[in-house]
Amino acid sequence: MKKTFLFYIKLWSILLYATGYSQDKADLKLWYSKPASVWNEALPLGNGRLGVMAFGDPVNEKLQLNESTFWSGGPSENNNPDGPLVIDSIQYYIFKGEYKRAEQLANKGLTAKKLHGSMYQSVGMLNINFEGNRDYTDYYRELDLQKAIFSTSFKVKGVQYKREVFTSLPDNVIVVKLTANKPGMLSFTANFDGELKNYSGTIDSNTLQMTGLSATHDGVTGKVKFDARAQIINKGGDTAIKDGKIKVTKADEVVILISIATNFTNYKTLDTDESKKSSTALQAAASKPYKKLLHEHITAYQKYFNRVQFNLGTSAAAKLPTDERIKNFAANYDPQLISLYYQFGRYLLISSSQPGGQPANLQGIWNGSTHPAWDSKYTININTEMNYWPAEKCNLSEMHDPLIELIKDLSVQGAETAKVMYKSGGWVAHHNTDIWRITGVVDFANAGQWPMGGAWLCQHLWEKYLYTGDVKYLESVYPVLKSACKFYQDFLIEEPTHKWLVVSPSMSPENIPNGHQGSAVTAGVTMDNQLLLDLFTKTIKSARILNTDTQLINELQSIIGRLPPMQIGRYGQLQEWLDDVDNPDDKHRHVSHLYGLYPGNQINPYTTPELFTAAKTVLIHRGDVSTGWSMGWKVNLWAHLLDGNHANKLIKDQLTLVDPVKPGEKGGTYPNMFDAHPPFQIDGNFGCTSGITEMIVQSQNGAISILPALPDEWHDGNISGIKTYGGFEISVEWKNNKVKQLIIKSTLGGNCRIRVPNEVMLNKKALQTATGTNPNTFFETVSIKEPLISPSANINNTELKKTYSYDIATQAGKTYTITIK
Ligand code: FUC
Repeated sequence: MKKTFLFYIKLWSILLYATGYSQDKADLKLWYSKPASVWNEALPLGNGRLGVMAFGDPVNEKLQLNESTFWSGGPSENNNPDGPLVIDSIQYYIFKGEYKRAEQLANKGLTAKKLHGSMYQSVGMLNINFEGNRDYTDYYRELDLQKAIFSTSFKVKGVQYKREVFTSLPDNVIVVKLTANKPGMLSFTANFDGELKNYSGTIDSNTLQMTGLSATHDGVTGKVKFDARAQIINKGGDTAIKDGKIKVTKADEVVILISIATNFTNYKTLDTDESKKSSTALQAAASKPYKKLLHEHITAYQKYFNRVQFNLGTSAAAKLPTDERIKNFAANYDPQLISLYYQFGRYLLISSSQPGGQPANLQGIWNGSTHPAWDSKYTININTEMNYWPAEKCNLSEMHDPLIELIKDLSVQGAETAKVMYKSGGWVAHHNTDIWRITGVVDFANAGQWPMGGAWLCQHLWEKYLYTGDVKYLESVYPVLKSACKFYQDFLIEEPTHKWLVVSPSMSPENIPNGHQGSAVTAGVTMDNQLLLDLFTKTIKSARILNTDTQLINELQSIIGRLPPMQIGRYGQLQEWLDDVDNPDDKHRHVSHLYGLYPGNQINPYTTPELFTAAKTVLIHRGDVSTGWSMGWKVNLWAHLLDGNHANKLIKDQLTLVDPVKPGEKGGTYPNMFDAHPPFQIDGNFGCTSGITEMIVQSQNGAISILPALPDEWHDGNISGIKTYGGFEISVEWKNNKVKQLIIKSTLGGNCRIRVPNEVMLNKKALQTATGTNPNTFFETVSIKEPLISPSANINNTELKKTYSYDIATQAGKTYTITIK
C-alpha cells in the first residue's frame, strides 16, 4: 500500500512524542494499518452470547459469527457403565505399581465408550462485498476497548468511508454502520454463508436469513438449530434481491442489524423457537435509532469496563500499530502494551461471559471453525478455571456467574457419573465438559482419568464468597460443595505404605511420572491432595457460616487428618507424585502441584518457607517458555514467589508475536492480541491478566499485599478498582517502587490488614502495626500438615524483602486514604 497522508501524520506524532506522557483513555485501542487477512488478525466483539470477528476488509468485508449455544450434538452424557466392573482391579494394580495394566483397564472400563465431548461451532459468515473499493488508501482499523467498538476507515477516489461494528449488550444484536462522506456512495452485496447451513437467502429485499443445524459428532445427532438474520436499513439508494443476496445501490448510509438465535433452552432442553427469538430481537432493535442502540451499548459495557483503570506509563513505542508493538515488545520499552493487554483481558471477559449465558470456553465465544481444536469446549483441569481467575479481582464479579451456574449443572450431571461409574454418592467431573455438561472420562485414560474437575471448579464457589461476603449466595452453592465432598468421602481409599487416604485412579494432569511404565494413571497425586484439603476446608467453613451440618464438619475434619502431606523430594522440589520420581529436566506445560501456590493458598513464604522454596525449584526446573496458558499461569506463580522481575520476563515471553498463518510450536500472542497456545486459546489472555493483578495486589496469606511482586521496570504507576477478599476495593499509586498513595474502600467493614513495601500513614497519623492472626475471617489461611522432606534435599530458604504490616479497623461504606510516611 502507498504511504499516505495518514501514515505521515502517524509518523509525525511518533517523532513528536515525549516520554512521561500518562496513559489516557484514548490509548485503549488495538489498531492496525492493514485489513485482517486471516482470522487471528481479525478483532473480536461480543455480548456474551453473540460473537463476531471483524476483518475490516474494504473490498470483502467479513464478519465471522458465533452464538454461544451453537454446539454439535444435543443433550447427552458419556458415563461408561463398566466402571464398577474394573474399578477395584485398577486400584489394585496401581498399588502394586502395575500402572500400565491399570491404565489399560481404565481405557476399557472408565473412558467414555463413544462421546468425547461436543464441539462449539461457528455459525458462519456475513459477507459484505464492495467491488468498487479496490483502490483504497489511508487505511485504518481499530478496536476501541473503552467503547467495545470496532471501526475501520479508508479512502476510495477521494471519498472517506467508515464502518463501525458493535455487539450490543442490552439489545442482543450485532450492529454495523456504514458511512461515506458523500451521499450515494455505498454500493455493495451482502449474503450469509456457513458450513452448517440448510438455507441461506432472503426474507425480503432488506432482510437476509440463514438457518442451519449443528453437526452430528461422536455418534450424537446434531440437534441445535440456528436462525441468523440481517436487516439492512438504508438511507437513500435502493435494495434488491439478486441470486439469494441483497444488493444495495447508491445508499448514503446503511445500518445492518444481525440477530442469531438457537433452539437451546438449557443443557437438557432444546425447545426455544429460534426463528421467533431471532426475529423478535431484530424487530426490537430495528425500532430504535442507531444512536440509541450505540448509547445503550456503551453505557451497559462501561458499567463493567470503567471499574478498573491501570497505568504503567508509556513510551514512544506506544504509537505504533499493535502488531508491531507485540513484535518489538521484548526489545522495546513499551509499558502501555501491558496495560492494554491487561484491559483487553477484561474486555474479553465482559464480552464472552455475561450473567444468564454460557461461560467462556477454550476460545471464549470466538471460533471460526466447525471442527475447532479440542472442540473449543471446556477443559477443566486448568483452562476453564484460568479463564475465571481475573473475574473477581478485576472487578467483574458478575462475569463469574456463568461459571457458577455451570458448576451447579455439573453437580447434577456429575451425580449420575458418580453413581454409574464409581457407585459413589455425591458428584464428580473429569477433565473436560461441554455445553451438555458431560462429566465422564474423555479422550483416553492418560489425559482424562482425573476425577477432580469438580473439586477444582468448586474452589470458585468459595472464592466468589470471599470477595463478595454474600451469605445468601453461599447458601445457594453450599449443597454443591457438600455433594462434591460426599463423592470423595465415598471414593477415597487407603494407600498401603503410609495409610493415607488418596484418590485412585487419578493423575497429575496430563503428566507422566518417571518409572511408571509410560502411564499417567496413579494414586494420591499432590494436586489432588491439595484440592481436597481446600475443598474440605472450604466446605467446613461454609457449614460453620451457615450454622449447619455439625456431624459433617467432624467427618471432613477427620478425613483432612488422613490426607497425604506435601513432600519435598531429593532435588529439593515439591513432589508432583506420591513417590519421589520428578525429573528435573521435565518441561511439561502443566504445573499442577503448584496449584498449592496459586491459585491455591497452601504454600507461602511466611508460614511454609521450605515448601515455598521447593515450589520455586519446580518452576525453575520447568523453565519459562511454554504454551500460552502455561506462561499465563507462571506469571501468577512468580508473582506469588514474590519475584516481579521473573513474572515480567514471563509477560515478555507471552507477548511474543506468533505468526497467524504458521504459528509454530511456541506459545505467544497473535497480531489481534489473542493468546496463542498455539492455536488460539483464550485462557492465556485471562491467566496473564490475573497474573498482572497478582503482581500489584494479592489478598492471600492473611493480608492484602500491595506491590508484592513489582518488577523494577514498573517503577511508577497506578491502578484503581481492584477487589480483594473481604470486599475491599483498592486503588494504589506508586513511585520509585514505593506506595505513594493507597485508597481502600471498605464494602463489608472489618479489619483491613495491609502488607506494604514502605512505611505508610493514615490521614498523616501513624497506623497500628499488625500483630497476631488477622481477625478478619475472610483472610483466614488454610492449615497444612508439616511437609515430609527427603534427606537428600538441600533447601536454602529465600530471603524476603522487608515489608510493613498494618491493621485498619474499617467500617462498611467508608474510604481510607493512606500515604507514604
Ligand atoms: C489441556 C492442555 C492442552 C490444551 C488443552 C485444551 O489438555 O494440556 O495444552 O490447552 O487442554
